[in-house]
Amino acid sequence: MDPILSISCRTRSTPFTRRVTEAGVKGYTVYNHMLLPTVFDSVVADYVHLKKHVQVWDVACERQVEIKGPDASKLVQMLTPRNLQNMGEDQCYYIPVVDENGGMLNDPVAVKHNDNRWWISLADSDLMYWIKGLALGRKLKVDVFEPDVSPLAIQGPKSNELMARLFGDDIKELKFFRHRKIRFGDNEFTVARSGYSVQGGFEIYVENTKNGEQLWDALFEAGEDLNVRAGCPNLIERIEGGLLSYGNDMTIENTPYECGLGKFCKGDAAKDCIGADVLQKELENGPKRQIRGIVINGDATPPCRDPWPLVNAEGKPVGQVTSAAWSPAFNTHVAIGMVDKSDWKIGNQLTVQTSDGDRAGEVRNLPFV
Ligand code: THG
Repeated sequence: MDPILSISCRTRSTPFTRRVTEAGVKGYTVYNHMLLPTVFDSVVADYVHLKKHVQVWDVACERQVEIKGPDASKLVQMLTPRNLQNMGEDQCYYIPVVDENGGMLNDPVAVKHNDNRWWISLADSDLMYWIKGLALGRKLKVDVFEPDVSPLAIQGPKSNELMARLFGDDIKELKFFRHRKIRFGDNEFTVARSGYSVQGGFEIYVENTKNGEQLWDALFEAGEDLNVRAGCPNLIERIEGGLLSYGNDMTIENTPYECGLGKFCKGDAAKDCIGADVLQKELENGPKRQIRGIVINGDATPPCRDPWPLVNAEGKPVGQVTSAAWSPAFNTHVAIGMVDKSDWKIGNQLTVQTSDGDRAGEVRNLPFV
């Protein structure tokens, strides 16, 4: 039997945890020291439902770091090589965050409220300490703190319909990675068209823990005939969609160029970014390895709990697979890995040394879909 995850105060619960439990959650992981559901029915059944209907996801673990004060925009630009100059007050940007060596510290979504107020919607690393350190070290006029804000994602093809029922038809007009306010009872929440799936949907940034269950219940009441279910980021769907997972597919050892996030690095424009010089050099020389899709043929594989080495035809180690799942859409295993330049060409054949023995693999583009 697989070991269980022991839950305590340190593995923080969310405003939605009671409802998630009632919905029959079967598995959790820990993300930003907080519970993140990983499976409700089975990973395959959850995937099939997500692609057809609509799901409500407890992604409160995407914790917000609020940056507030006259130097807020200056500080956020120090975090990332993405050029934030022309970003509007209704926009979200997916931003690589790097250290002084150009190493990835996080890949959050930045939510701009105005020049003096931002939320950084974190992937799984303790980025708030880096941001607080920069603010103190550079004597910036900002407060940096974790507000009581918990994202709830509405994902799947029927997400437009469900959201319109609760918040009016206007919500259908909201564009990708734009945000606006919605009214819910006496509260106003920020909502964005975004989320960790390629099915489309929304993320409601629920302010104040006490509002969580009421919003959850309203969504399930309004969506009963849409077959709304509790769901969670789905391993199969996010690999097919090429959505990277910080701590799995990339770490502080990797630059944004290695992660295929070069399109978010704007050399000159973002020269205020910590690590800009190193990234400029990497742009000139090119990365020495890069993220790729990998198809793995043959027998079922176990979950990828430790990186699986990739070996080329000469028996040389040339990278590793860090996420893998059976794909019903492609009738094979799909995976994400980092591959050395010598072997990263699309179509290249490699051996994947899984924890259950060797399998034949092939290098592919990301996303798979
Ligand atoms: N939503 C919010 N916060 C988050 C995530 C989220 N924090 C953690 C984690 N997810 C961050 N990772 C990603 C990865 C990919 C995307 C969003 C967050 C994403 N990428 C699109 C793409 O690659 O096609 C669009 C990128 C863009 O155009 O800016 O959506 O899911 N709140």
